[in-house]
Amino acid sequence: MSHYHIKDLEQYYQAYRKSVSDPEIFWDEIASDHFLWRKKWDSVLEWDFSKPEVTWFKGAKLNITENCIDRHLTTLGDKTAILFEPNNPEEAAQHITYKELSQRVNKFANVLKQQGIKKGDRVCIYVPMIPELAISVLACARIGAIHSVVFAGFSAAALSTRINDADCKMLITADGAYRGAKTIDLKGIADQALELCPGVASVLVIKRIDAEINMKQGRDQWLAPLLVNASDQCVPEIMDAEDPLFILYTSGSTGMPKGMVHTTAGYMVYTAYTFKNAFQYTEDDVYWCTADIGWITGHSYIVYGPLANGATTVMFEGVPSYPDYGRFWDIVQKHKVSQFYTAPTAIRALAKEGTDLIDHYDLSSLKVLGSVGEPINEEAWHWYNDHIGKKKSPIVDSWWQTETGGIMITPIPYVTPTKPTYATLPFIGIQPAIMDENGKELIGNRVEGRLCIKYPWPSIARTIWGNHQRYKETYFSLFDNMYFTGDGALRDEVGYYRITGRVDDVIIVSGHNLGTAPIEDAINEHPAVAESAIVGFPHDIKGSALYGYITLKDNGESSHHDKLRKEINQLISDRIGPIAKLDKIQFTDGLPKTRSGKIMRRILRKIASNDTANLGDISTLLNPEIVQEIISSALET
Ligand code: 7RM
Repeated sequence: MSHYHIKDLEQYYQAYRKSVSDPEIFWDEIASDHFLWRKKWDSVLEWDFSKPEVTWFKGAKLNITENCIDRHLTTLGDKTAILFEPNNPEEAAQHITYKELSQRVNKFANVLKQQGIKKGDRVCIYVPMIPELAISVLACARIGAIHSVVFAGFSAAALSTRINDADCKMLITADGAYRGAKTIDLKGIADQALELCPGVASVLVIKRIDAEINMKQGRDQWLAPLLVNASDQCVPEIMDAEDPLFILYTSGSTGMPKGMVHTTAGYMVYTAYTFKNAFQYTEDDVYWCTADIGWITGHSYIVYGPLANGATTVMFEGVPSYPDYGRFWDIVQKHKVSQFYTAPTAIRALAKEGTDLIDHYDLSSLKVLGSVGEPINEEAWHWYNDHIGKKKSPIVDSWWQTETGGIMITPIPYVTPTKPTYATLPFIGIQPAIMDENGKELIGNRVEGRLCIKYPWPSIARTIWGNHQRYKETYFSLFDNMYFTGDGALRDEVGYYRITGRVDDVIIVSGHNLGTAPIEDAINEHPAVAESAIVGFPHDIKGSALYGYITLKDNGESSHHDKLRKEINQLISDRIGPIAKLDKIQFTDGLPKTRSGKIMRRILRKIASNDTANLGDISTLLNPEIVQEIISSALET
């Protein structure tokens, strides 16, 4: 019997032990019993982290869309696969059944073929959160084209860089995007990018906002008329287990974004298995992940993982604040969402608005609450637990990365007892290690250091597109024979993991290693605080001292700032110790964030060190304008 659905803690431990002692047998069973293969593998796993080279299910043949769509048609054909909720709440939601999804993906796949796209070609997808985004991803996978989705909030410069790095032949985009009360001229941005992309021979344009746009003769075509004439049958391309499925860019701390390459079989098996268990998805559930498909969270847990399990997955086009901050809860009520997966930054933004709006909605359908993207601070964890989960829905604080493809450390809801701010236990098959600075593994509990993974898992990225050397240097060189995550973590007295933040966020104050997460937690406990970020700055005596950037729930009252500074430092002193007190506190109207909601501490660090001449690339920020504001008011702090 395979352990596909974990239902209690005993079964988790059993499965975990087997996945570590007999990984090949373990994954052989999971893969055999729950997926559709055109041919089975010759070997389950071959690996060598020194090269690094990892091969899962070597020799197997499959198509991931047969697993995500075709095999469900007989039993789940009329079930909603994608539930589309538009930006405008007045516009009707769309329930796209598995049958309809099959037809639309096949038609789109046939259009791609007609346009000359073949197996192995790269197709860039720059499309907002509308059904055609998921459909174009799946259409690429149907014919073996490698998709490279670029988040539709990115600039022309960011888009062209990514198109050229992967040498994409085609761009799929839209005439525009809705975002709250605004519209975005997506095609205009794409046109600007394409001036720098001579390799793109054709552009398919999806009509979404009916904007007057420029269509370049011989290059641009509307998608709709092409679809009308395309057949809704498309024989899937039979792929090798290790054929690339997609490239997804993730920014590094320096240099070009890294095009992480994920391959077919291992990625499918792992995202499907983690989806089933980390969200305890059962047949009639409606699952909603609020991420954009432009991020790995959307790839793995809006598209592939849910569809491989025959789930109903919600796609939301809009933003949490439109038409008001009750929108998320309105959607939960309207579609009776059972699993809700979002990011700490969204939780904090919603918490800042208070609870009045929440009380208007019936959230009783919720069974599981997920969090991903950053450490979830204690304050946000409790707010989420109390006001959204009503203390009945377990919080799944899931730690993972673009590079890992799927969830790595997470509670299994209703199985693993949760603990605020802890991602708790490694998922089945995952062997974490906590390392000290000298490359020694810290054994046992109550240890803190750098988080590595010491054994391959099926969905590990196989390389960086076009730069295997960089892949090796970034992830496999700091520690021998280990994948280095770039994150810090601690293991508590019972073996639970807490992610303390990127290790470049670790600050050494008078010889004490301080992670940013626990300090920010303490600060965020103050009732006036909405959000905070801590960085280090050079200090003659301490080596580094702490600089806190804090946004308040109510920005007004600057006369209280000195009192607040005292209270905040008192809180830190009480919760962590006087060593973690802040030398400087600057109140700001906002914090610089990436478009996926991560606080950009790199920029704050420069401001704190008075090194603002060289801030690096801030063009991909969600709110670049805040940077100048923080610099100006830093001078007064
Ligand atoms: C899924 C995703 C990866 C980085 C990772 C961490 C941080 C993600 C958590 C988290 C603490 C979490 N992919 N991170 N999840 N930190 N707790 N539950 O976000 O490639 O965009 O980012 O995000 O630092 O290394 S990502």
